[in-house]
Amino acid sequence: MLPRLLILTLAAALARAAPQNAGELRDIQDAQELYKGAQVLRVEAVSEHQKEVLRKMQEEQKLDTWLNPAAGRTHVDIMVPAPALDVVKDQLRNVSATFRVMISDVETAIKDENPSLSEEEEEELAGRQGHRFTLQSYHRVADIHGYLDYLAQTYPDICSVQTIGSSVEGRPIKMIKISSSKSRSERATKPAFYIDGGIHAREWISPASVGYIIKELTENRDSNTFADKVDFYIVPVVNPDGYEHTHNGVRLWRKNRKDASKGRCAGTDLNRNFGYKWGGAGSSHDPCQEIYAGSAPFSEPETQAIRNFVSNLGTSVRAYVTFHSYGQYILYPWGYDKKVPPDYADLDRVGKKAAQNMRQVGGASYTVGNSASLLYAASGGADDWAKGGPRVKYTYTIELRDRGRFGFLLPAQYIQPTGREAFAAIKTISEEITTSG
Ligand code: 0X9
Ligand code: ZN
Repeated sequence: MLPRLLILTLAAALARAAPQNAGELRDIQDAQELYKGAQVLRVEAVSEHQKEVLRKMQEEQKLDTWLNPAAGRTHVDIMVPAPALDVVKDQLRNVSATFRVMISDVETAIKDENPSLSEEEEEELAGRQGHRFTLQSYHRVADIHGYLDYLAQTYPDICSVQTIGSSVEGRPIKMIKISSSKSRSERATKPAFYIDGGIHAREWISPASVGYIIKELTENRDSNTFADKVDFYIVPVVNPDGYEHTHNGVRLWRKNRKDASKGRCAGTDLNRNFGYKWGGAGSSHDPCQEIYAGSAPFSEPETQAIRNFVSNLGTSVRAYVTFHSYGQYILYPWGYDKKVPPDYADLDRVGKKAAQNMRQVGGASYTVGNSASLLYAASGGADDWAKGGPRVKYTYTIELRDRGRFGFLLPAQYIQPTGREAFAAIKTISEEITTSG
């Protein structure tokens, strides 16, 4: 018989090493343990039985789902912690589900993703540029916000920066307005375009690509004259707390940081917290889930900030694009159910035009369609609110690169090609809202 002490020690070790849902992580140490040796598997779940087994396994083993089951594809991507790998693979084989290892060690993929410059190189670069933002690596919130402030100082004729609210932990949510309008009357005749990124903390390519867009509209404005006909309002990091958390060791954090001090199960999924059809399909009332909708519609200061700001812009807002990753999709409402708005043919046509132009400049293919039909139903999204609340016509969620080779851990060398694609989408939609009434 095993001595009692040994049993107790073993039990404690097992409890500590138990695979954890990313939504249940307590601290950075948990995250580091979770990522060490973890793999991302792409599972082909075709039959209903296979899907059911997979669903159960995801629940029992508390696997982090990177890419959900969706109508338009037969595979799902799951991150499996090292201690659960054997069990999960055995169970998959038992039901003859084929799977492929997409990322063989999450910890290594995290290390390889974002090469940092040496401190001297950074200092030198910052001195030369007047800010620390680049398209060569993923930056902290301070660098991104610092870039906005630099642009407002350098191009005061077309740029201004405003803090539209504060996050749960008190970080500013900054918006840059880029507009060549000189007067109120000029502004009144121009369409407004709202763009944001970083609702989901771990989708780093989103704020980076929004940074690319901002650069094109300011530093490279001479090549982008279409921009003179539109007033842009851009929030690169909607969820600064979550984003910083992903830079501080919990790389795969998705939600905001609501109730982080309580320990377990912090965070609300901001893309389930908007107040249109809030709390319906594809969202959860359990704070431990990654799709926790929050305690009420707009319970979070981050979503409140966007609601207040966009509502105040009024009817001039003709386009609303929110950038996410990954999968390469251009999605239009509705997301809460497999229904389309009355003008969906316009959204589809412009979406397809955008996809064509994105492919031309970047090479990647984007699939266009109704959000709930192409992916899955998910209520409380920013896009549905923009369409259903302030009634913005051209409302899209764009899921940027890639299609799963790196998933959320897309190496920094892809920032430029992905940013180019994101900008092509913005240009296409801008041209539409300046030519159609
Ligand atoms: O599930 C989401 O919030 C988005 N996908 S992600 O992988 N970036 O998390 C898709 C949102 C689509 N829009 C709505 N369902 N309203
Ligand atoms: Zn997202």
